[in-house]
Amino acid sequence: MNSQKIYVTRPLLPNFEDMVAALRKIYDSQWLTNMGEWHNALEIRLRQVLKTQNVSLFNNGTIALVTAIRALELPEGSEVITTPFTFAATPHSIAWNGLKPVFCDIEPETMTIDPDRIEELITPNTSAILGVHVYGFPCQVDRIQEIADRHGLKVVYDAAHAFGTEINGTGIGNYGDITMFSFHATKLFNTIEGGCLAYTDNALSKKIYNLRNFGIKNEEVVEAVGINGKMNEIQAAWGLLNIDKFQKERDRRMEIRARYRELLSGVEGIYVPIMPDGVTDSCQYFPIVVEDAYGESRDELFERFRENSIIVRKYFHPACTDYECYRNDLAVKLSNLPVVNDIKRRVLCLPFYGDLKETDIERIARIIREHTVYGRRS
Ligand code: T4K
Repeated sequence: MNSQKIYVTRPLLPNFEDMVAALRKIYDSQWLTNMGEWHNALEIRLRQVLKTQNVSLFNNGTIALVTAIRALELPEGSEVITTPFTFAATPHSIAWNGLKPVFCDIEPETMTIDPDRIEELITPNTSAILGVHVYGFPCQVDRIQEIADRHGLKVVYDAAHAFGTEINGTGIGNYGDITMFSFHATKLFNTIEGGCLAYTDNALSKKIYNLRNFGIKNEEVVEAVGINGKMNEIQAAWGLLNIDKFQKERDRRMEIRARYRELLSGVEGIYVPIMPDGVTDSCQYFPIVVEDAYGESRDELFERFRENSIIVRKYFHPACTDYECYRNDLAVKLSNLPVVNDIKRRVLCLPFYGDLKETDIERIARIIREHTVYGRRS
């Protein structure tokens, strides 16, 4: 790997010696997985950090989301309204449950599912709404819940990007029936691969525990078609060591975000989305929107970054409705998604992680500004 490259993100790593010491203990115990000591300690810690009543750890966010949907026992073949402006894992988790993702447009400001567009998609076959707190921007949780209550629908949230996000001090995992967090290496808090489900209904706890472990109730009884979603002890130890570091990482990202904003302020045609008031966010990504007034397309800017070994990312282009596995669906062909189809051509996630140097931040901002100062407009 070229060490000169600057990536969109870099993982938070535990202190090396601490990890070696943890490994020593795991070696000595010879207990490697299946809800071990480190696993259980991490679940308890996450309940505090995420400020939620129940947390179930998983081996990755996708299996967690698949299991969340399964646990809600939605009618076979029913429809789940979701956003196409997300990672593949979101609609795939619906489809893997034998359900049908129905794609809804997003709000231009937060890029989350647009509550004004949900009701027109509800049919007698709709069973749930799956919102994504994309980039850590919270969905309009109260409005979504109100719609769901009125139509008798379940609500699931994909909070893969929203670790530590709070709305006026309430952990984001307290909204909807179940919320999934991802702990992939690229996330603010990581266990290399991993994830969890957070939920307030205690009755779900046993069900999720069993579904995560092949549906096994006890040595004699397998009560459901479960899956293997267990996190192992080495990853749980990694997580326990990382969990004390994420706040510092987030603080540093806040400084970087402020610096980017300062350097990009006044650049015509570059819009930087802003978190709504009252939200403590995850600082997961730093997206910018390249408007026509910039005079260069998002893809041209992307290429200039690549020429400079800066590996920015077009999260989320293509939209899920462009995927081969969804685009031929009649409902997708007929869908009306003007905001998604505009934003997906304009959005760019800039490098954003605590170790990013001031000189790199300045270079990245200079590449954006260069075009307007010396390029087409000069
Ligand atoms: N829902 C949403 C909304 C999601 O965004 C995701 C995952 C999920 C659900 C599913 O959660 P998990 O099942 O993954 O827990 C990455 C991640 O693999 C994926 O977790 C994430 N979303 C997605 C948005 O980004 P790629 O294909 O962009 O990853 P990759 O390998 O290109 O990595 C991005 C950059 O990160 C690299 O350029 C460098 C850096 N990196 C990456 C890795 C893996 C490192 O520095 N070290 C590393 O080990 O998908």
